[in-house]
Amino acid sequence: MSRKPSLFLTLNINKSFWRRYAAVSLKSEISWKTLLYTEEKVFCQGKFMQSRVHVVQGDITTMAVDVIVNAANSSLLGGGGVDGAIHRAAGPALLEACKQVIQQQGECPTGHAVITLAGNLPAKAVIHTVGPVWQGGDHHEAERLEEAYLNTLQLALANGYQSIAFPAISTGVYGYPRAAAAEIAVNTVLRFTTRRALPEQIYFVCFDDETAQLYNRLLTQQGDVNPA
Ligand code: AR6
Repeated sequence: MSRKPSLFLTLNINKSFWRRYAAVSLKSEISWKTLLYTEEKVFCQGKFMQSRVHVVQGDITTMAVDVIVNAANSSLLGGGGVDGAIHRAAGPALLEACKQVIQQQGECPTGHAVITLAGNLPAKAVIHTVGPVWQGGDHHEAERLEEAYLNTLQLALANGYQSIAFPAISTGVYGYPRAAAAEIAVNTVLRFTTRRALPEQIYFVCFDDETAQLYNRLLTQQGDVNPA
């Protein structure tokens, strides 16, 4: 059953929007239009509720959230794509921190995640996770990708982080088909948010408009069926 929101509720939603806009965008370069466009309102138990999951189009290195996620490789020594961008923006302290992790616990296997400081980034920390290389779909790629999201969320929760920003893991150099990867990302994150209070705000940061639209469509569909 649908119901129109009261003016009071609408004002509350707007207040909450502006609070989050101030928190996320002051230090980053995300326009208010982007965030407004991607705001999700979920109708749940007779009320409009603000979703905890958001889509943003832009560069993840500018996100002023508690933790940003790096789509790394097992060596943790940097690379191209989002990994290269994060290391460039963070500066040499990030590479040093990654080297220390490798020294202490060896390489990071596919689907696992490790946490480091964030150097010069606006975020407080970086969680490096290793997504699967796409090999046609019958090499457990979907399970490994789900693990990468889950282990990352669990690490953020264990560290008490309130906000986290994900790139589209594995969809660049590693060749995972974008639509299939987005479905795993959205389903895994939504399932996690129904069981856990943290991270409270989760951002999917998409480099291009097409990927942002893909995530928005999936979140809208999921919102109808299973509001978070
Ligand atoms: N902000 C947000 N998203 C980005 C950015 C950015 N600054 N730059 C790229 N993307 P990829 P993978 C998107 O290749 O497929 C590296 O060399 C990009 O459009 O970065 O997991 C690592 O060292 C794509 O949608 O990561 C590994 O060796 C997504 O980020 C390997 O690539 C992921 O693309 C990992 O490959």
